[in-house]
Amino acid sequence: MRYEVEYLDPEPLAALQLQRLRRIAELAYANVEHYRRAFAAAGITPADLKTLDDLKALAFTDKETLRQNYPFGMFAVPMADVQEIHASSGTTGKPTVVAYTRADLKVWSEVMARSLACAGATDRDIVQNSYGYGLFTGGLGVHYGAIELGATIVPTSAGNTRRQLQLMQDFGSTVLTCTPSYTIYMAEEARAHGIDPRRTTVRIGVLGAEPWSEGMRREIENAWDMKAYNIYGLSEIIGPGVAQECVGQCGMHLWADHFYPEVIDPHTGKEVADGEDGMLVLTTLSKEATPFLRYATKDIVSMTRQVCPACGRTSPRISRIKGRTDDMLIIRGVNVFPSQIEGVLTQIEGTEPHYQIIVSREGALDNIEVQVEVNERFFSDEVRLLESLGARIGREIETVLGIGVAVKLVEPKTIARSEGKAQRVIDTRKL
Ligand code: DLL
Repeated sequence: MRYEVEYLDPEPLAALQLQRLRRIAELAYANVEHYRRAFAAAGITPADLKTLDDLKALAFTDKETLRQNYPFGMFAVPMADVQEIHASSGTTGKPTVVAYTRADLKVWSEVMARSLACAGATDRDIVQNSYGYGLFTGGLGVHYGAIELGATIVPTSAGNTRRQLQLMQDFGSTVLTCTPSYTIYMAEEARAHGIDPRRTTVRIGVLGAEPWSEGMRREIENAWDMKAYNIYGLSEIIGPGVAQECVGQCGMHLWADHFYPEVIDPHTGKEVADGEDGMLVLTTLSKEATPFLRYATKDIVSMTRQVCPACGRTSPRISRIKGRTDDMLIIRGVNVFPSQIEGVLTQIEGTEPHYQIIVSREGALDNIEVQVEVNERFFSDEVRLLESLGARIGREIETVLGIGVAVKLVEPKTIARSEGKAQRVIDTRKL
């Protein structure tokens, strides 16, 4: 399935974006107190949005804005027009609530269908959807998209891994949608029950909702004999279906006809050049129920507007999520991203991609302990070999981070598994 809008030249795309932006800005301004104040603070009204650049006058919105307006303060339409509500749990504060009108659900279905198609899925595929159904947007978002695409959807949701594996074999699922960490867990469970995941019919994974690395991709593709594609999204903007890798696996195509991207230097608030890292800021161009103007995602990416060498789409591409401005740990004054540690671990033979980073403070000194699972074969080896593996991991992490960490090798299957997003960092510091 080819969606022409993904191949628009820059000028017609910008014209479409501006036309949609003006409508959504009017709606937000007329109905949401927060935006009325934001426009007033910038000294403009939606009528002053003559170009896309004029948007830059507005301050960012973020999760805190949603919390302050809990539960329905950001809604731009009457409740009678709201068809579906989602909320993200979040670790602190109140949940963040987002809503969809009937038209929003159509847009969501469309961008998710486009994402699945971009990964190579068609109406002949059987999509086993192991993202959680419920208030999390992963399950229902992928569900709507698969239906829109005309594929067969198997709504297994997350969990009950043995049953997932059973159904996968019996139904002949060809596309698996879940978090990358869950695919690894499923493969382990499969092997533990005498099933070779490489022999299943699954050919494509559409994986996201949490950070992962190229190393994990190799691991997953090898374990399943499938292609693993990265999908990005966030509840505030629509859920899954904001950006998606194509068969070239060279960045995620961002559906810029519905979501207007900026990449911002978090320190200066100014846009960075293409190819440079910054925080992704997104403006929803068609969402009616909870429109977001300049939403600060806190996700760090770089962006390119070059035509994709693999598929010819012109839609801008974002890199893997390189970290978050707020999961960045500051350890003894050094900025540390968990993804840097994962990058080292996936390069080292003998370790499994199951790890946890424990941050603690002794007196004034921050410490990191990296707990990492060692594979069965290594674990049954001599203690001396294990010790040298631990020392090597420690050295390599130190080279990348510039600070020393303690490494603790643990037995296979001892780090808690997650059916959804893996919890990688346990920060016990009272900061
Ligand atoms: O995780 C939506 C989603 C569902 C995306 C299924 C992809 C697949 P939230 O729970 O609101 O929504 O979490 C959004 O998750 O700001 C990122 O920090 C992170 N995230 C999402 N996709 C990726 C990805 C869903 N592919 C937050 N790589 C975002 C890295 C991701 N991080």
